[in-house]
Amino acid sequence: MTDDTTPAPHGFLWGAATAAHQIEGGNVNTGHWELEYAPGSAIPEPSGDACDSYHRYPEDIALLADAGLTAYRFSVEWARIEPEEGVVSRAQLDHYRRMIDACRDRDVEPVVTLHHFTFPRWWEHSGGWYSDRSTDRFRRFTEICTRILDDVNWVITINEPNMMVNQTEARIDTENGVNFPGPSPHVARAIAGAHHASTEVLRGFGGVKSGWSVANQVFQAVPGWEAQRDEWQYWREDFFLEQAREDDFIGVQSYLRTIIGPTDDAQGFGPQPWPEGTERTLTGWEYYPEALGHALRHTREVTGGIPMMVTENGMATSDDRRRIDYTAGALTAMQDAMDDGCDVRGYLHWSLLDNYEWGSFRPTFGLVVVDRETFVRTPKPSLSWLGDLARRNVVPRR
Ligand code: IFM
Repeated sequence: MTDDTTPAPHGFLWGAATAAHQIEGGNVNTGHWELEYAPGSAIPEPSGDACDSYHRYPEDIALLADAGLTAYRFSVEWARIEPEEGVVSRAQLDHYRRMIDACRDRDVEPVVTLHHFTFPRWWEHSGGWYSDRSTDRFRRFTEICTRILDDVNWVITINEPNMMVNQTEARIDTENGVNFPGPSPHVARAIAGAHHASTEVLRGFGGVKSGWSVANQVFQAVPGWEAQRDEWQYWREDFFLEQAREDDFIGVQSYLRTIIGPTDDAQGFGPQPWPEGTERTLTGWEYYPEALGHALRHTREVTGGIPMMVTENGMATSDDRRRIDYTAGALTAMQDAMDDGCDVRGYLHWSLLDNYEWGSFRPTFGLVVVDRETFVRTPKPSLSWLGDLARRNVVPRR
């Protein structure tokens, strides 16, 4: 452990993040599950029991708290809470309330995501984001969730709306990086409408701080291609950052950069391949921890400077030493951005557990190994490393 550190602001949140479908297991009522198990499915591996965190969440929260972390970001599952349209499961709401209580019992700040990629089957079969009822449906779901959110301070309405727009048209390719088909402005506006309806509900409800979390792609331009970069990035990122200007905070999620320049296709510009020899992670992404600093600065610029929380950042690797290097680099970049005036309230690592990476368990992002047969959890050195920073409330310095 280096002593070359800088104190973080008082009350800075240090934590880790997960999402329901990626860890709970048995999430059978989602459209994603339906796709995973459809005959001839294009999804290579189904989620199955995932990490069985639906039952083992007390152990997961205890692991995080024992390591010294002070915040846990998790999502509630719409398909469980509203299994059929208009039908509310009190039992499932109670389940998520128990998760909040388990956090509070361990002095862990719960950061609750209302929607993280998965939908109930009924939603998928009745128009999804193309239904003219999508905003009302999400508003109603938010109202249902408020029944268990009374002492929750941080709520993320929708995770990575910008990636969801892409996924509405195509799937994430977990082996080779993220696909970038043309995003649909119609879907983007529908999701933004749902977000605004949701924050309106949450604003009228106690002291909760609400916002959404955007996947920041750190779009950089080949010199001379800045205008094309800006065009490329608008519907893939900036539109979504603009929507946050009136929010209490924004979640910044950063992993890598994307360089925009000339291509041979009809559009004539787009993401450039990474040069031969570039270090790649298990998701095929470039190893580029500096991305977090760029992401924070860009988010501040577009939102006008609302408070930010790093709600995801991490690296898929089987080499935990490299995960620590990556995270130290990202935290250093975060500190540089904070020194330049970025208002960052916390750092939540992706992810607490090795989990289901949307089609495969192979890309391991976790601070904790989960045995796929027995569900036994084994903390990695990176968990105690991050927990030590949290206990001392310090950020590594260059
Ligand atoms: O696993 C995902 C998560 O669901 C959303 N953000 C990116 C992560 C890594 O791909």
